Amino acid sequence: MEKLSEIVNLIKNAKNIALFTHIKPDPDAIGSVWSMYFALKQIKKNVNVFMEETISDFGVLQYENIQHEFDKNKFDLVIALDVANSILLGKYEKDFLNFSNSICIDHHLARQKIGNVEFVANDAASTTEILFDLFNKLEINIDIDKKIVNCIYLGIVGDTGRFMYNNTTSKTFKIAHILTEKGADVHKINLSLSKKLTKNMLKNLRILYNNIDIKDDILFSTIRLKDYKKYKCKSVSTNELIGFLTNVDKINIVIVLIEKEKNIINASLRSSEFFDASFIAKAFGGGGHKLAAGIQNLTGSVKQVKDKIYYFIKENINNIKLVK
Ligand SMILES: [Mn+2]
Repeated sequence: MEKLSEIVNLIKNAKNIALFTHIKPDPDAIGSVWSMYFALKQIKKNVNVFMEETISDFGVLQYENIQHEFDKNKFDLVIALDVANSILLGKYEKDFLNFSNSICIDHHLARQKIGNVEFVANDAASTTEILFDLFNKLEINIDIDKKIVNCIYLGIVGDTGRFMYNNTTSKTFKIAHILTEKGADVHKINLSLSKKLTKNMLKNLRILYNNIDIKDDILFSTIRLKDYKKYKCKSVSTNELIGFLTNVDKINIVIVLIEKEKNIINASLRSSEFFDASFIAKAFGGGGHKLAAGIQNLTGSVKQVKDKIYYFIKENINNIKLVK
C-alpha cells in the first residue's frame, strides 16, 4: 500500500494536526476521529479534534478537548476521516478545502476527492479498519491505550451493523479478533449501539401497533391527531418508527400514514427487496429510493388516503413488483 506510507510520512513530518469527520457523526466517524486523536497523542503530536456537534460517544470514551473554532495558523496538517463529500464537513468545509497540506482517509464507494493526499479503501468495512493498518505503520502501541482499541472496534461494529452487512470480510473478523484479545469492551460497545427508545417513541409505537391494518401483503398503520391526545405523547419522525414494522413475514410493503393536520396526511413507505416503494410515492407527488420513500401533504381523511394508495398499488402492481 504505497499511499499509506505517504500518509505515514506526512503525519511523521507534522507537529500540529487538526482532525475532522462528517457531521451527524456515526460510530465510525466517532471511532475514527478519537482513535486517531489518541494514537497521535502517543507519538507526541499536538492534535485537536474539530466537531460541530457530538451526538453520542457510544459509551467508549468521554470526549475531551473538542475544538469549535479552527485557526489555520495553528496547524501544519489537517486530516478528514470517513468523509465522502466536502459538504459533510459542515462549517469546516472551507477551512479544510483551503488548507494545502491535507489528508483524507475513507472507505466510501461514491465519493468526492477532498484531500490533497487521499487514502480510500473501498474494501475496508470501516474507516477505523484502515486506521488499524495505519497505526501499525506508525508504530502505535495500541496495547497501552484501550481507548484506541475501543474506538477502532466501535467503527467496525457500527459500519458492519455488528458484522451483519455484506461489507464484513475475513479481515474485519481478524481485526475484531485482535481487538477483542486486547480487551475491547465488546459487550459495552454493542449495547451502546442498540437503539434507545424514548418513552415518547414507545407511546407512538403503541399507537402504530394498535392501528395495524394488513391488506394482502401490504401493512398499513396510522397515527391520527386524536391519538396523540389519547396517549399523551408528541409526534416523532416516522423514520424513527417505521423500522419496527418492517421484517414482518409475508409483508412486502409497509405504509405509515401520519395525520399532520385535519385532512393533511404524510406517508412513509418501505418495501421488501423486490418491490419499488418509490414508484408508489412518485405517483402521489412524493419521492425517495426503491426500498424507502415518502409522500408529503396528501389530502383527505386517513381512510380515504389509505384506500387511494391501496387501490393504486393493486392497479399498478406490475410496475411496483420488480421481479415478475
Ligand atoms: Mn464509515
